[in-house]
Amino acid sequence: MESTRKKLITLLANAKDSFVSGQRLSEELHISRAAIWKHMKALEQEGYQIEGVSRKGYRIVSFPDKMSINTIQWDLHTKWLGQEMYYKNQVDSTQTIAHQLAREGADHGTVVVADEQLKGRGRLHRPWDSQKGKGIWMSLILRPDIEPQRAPQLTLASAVSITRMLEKVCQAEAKIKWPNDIFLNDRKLAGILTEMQAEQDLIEYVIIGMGINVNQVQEDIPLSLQDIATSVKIETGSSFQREALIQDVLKEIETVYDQFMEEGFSAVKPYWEKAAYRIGETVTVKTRNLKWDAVLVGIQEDGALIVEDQSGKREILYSAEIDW
Ligand code: BT5
Repeated sequence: MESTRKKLITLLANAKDSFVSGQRLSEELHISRAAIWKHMKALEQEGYQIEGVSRKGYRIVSFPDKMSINTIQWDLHTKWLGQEMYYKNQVDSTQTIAHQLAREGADHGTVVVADEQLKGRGRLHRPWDSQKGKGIWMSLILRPDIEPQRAPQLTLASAVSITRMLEKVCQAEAKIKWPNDIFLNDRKLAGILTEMQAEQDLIEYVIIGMGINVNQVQEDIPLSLQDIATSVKIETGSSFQREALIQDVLKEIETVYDQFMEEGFSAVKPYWEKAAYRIGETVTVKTRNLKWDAVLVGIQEDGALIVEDQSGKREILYSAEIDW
């Protein structure tokens, strides 16, 4: 976005509900009052609702509902994640687009965001409800130089990043259910789908897909998910500008990822443990052929789940479903 426009939005956004005087805007942006007025009109065209009051100045009443690369990138403070970004109004799945881009050579850190997905998917091709305008439907292309068997650690690292963002931006204390679910007040708020293309011992690319329910109200949640799914809006009572969450979660992921690559999973593990859900509780564990009750003990140094059955026997799981 044009940099003056970007600075203007930042000044107004930082002031929150307070007015910023035309004089101050003019001084800080080194443009005339008439030019500022023109920018305000252009912002209104983009869907910003601006209030201008004489002798007080301007303030943003509401941000545009419609996301765009501009609205996502204007306050994105990452070094490499999301610097290359694709935004689509409607797609089958951002995962599919990300795979295609990755195969065509897209850079490490490329991000695909969609306003709506028609065939959003979870693990094992389970459907992921991705209504238009309500949540964050996003896939990240990563090219980590690690052994393929360590890729699941990236799911845990991404989960940590999502909970950090939720705490910071939404003041919501979310929990991580191993391996890929984010829960808020006992309902599923977000899910992560990690897919990988690897050859022998080499990762070609990893796609981290994340779906985060943001502004759905209870009636927006499909009937079949009414008892299990929730959104930030349902839990906190507040609507959030999705861009703000995307900007922050990308920043968190970049920070956690860089730390993970430098120091290994041990740098992420304590954060994961802090946000872990139902540790110490008895749950139902399901693997491909088996189902049994066990206590969730925690995770190992490599991110694998440790469970203990009623006889005290411990097992290490690399893939499983946890239920209760
Ligand atoms: C997941 O799978 O939780 C991973 C979801 C990843 C979605 C993102 S959106 C961007 C990217 N593009 C895609 O196509 N996918 C990724 P899993 O653990 O298998 O959970 C799937 C289950 O969650 C479903 O069977 C439902 O029970 C439930 N579910 C479906 N939609 C939901 C929603 N919007 N909110 C909460 N739960 C939902």
